[in-house]
Amino acid sequence: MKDADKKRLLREMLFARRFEERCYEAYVERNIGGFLHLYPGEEACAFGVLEAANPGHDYVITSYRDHVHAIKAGADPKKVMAELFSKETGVSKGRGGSMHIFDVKHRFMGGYALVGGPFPLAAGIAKGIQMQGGDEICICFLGDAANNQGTFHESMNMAKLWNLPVLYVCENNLYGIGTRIDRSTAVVDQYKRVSAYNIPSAKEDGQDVDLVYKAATKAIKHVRAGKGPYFLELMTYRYRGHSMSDSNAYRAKTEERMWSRRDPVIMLRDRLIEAGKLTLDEFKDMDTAILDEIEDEVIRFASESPEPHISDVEKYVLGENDPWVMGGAQ
Ligand SMILES: Cc1ncc(C[n+]2csc(CCOP(=O)(O)OP(=O)(O)O)c2C)c(N)n1
Ligand SMILES: [Mg+2]
Repeated sequence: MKDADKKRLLREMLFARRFEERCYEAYVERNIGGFLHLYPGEEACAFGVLEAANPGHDYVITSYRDHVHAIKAGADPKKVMAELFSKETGVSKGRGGSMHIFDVKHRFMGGYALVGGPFPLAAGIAKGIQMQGGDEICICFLGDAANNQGTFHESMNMAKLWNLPVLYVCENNLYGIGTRIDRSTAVVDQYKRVSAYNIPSAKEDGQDVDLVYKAATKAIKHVRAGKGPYFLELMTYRYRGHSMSDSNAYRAKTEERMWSRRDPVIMLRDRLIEAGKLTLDEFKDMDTAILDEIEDEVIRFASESPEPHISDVEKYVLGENDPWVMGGAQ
């Protein structure tokens, strides 16, 4: 990766960090309701992988911890925040909220609340690409605990059987809500599990965006060449509780401190400073500009946008007479 790209990536990752922190505040201020799952600590995963991909051309799908992936895929942060504020201008017109960010224009295919739900959807998207003969790939991000769902095994089997162009990325943050991985999972090394399906895989440090980028470049090359699926396990850590309703009381402070010493944003910052490509003052200025942008543009847009109108309450709701509903009018 060129230095200029690394600097841009640093800005994007810092923006994502500040965006998520501002979401936390907006939730406390009651501008965001419902569920809210935040991404601080895990940024190198989404940014390293999607930097190596071709967002907007390649399809991206993930779980409920989805704001940052959507933004890196090309979604407008203002519209993502407006979605979180349940506004008409949101990416899902305010009807989806945090767990259902969707931006078809940028091929960001959601945002899903069902743990393990995106595995087969990603296989289906990849099957569609294969049938149409395109050179796109589908990238599916999911958590470590999701791999204990039946959908994981069904999807890995089909993906390999049909050699689908899909990259599965496991963001292994060691926990599924409050349950540590070794208390829920017989084989804790997630990358080993797909060997049962003959899917090539790798495990990488998910805090180091350079390493993630390199591992993802190799994985994507494999998938795009038509060689079938690939599984990448990234070791990472979320700084906050599982969601806003999680008091985060189950993790040792020593463990939290250990991971915060390997912060993905700070590691990239320090690497650029050591290489003489950035100064601390430049970084601080970058941070100030980001905080201003989030307040003056992103939050303002979300705050000032209208709520969905009551007369539209039936819009975007499937009814029994819709032709695509089973049993509905043909
Ligand atoms: C089918 C299903 N079962 C259970 C839940 C409740 N649930 C929500 S998140 C979660 C843990 C998922 O952990 P992981 O896959 O590791 O992702 P992370 O939140 O750590 O990113 C569970 C069990 C759900 N949303 N869907
Ligand atoms: Mg997890």
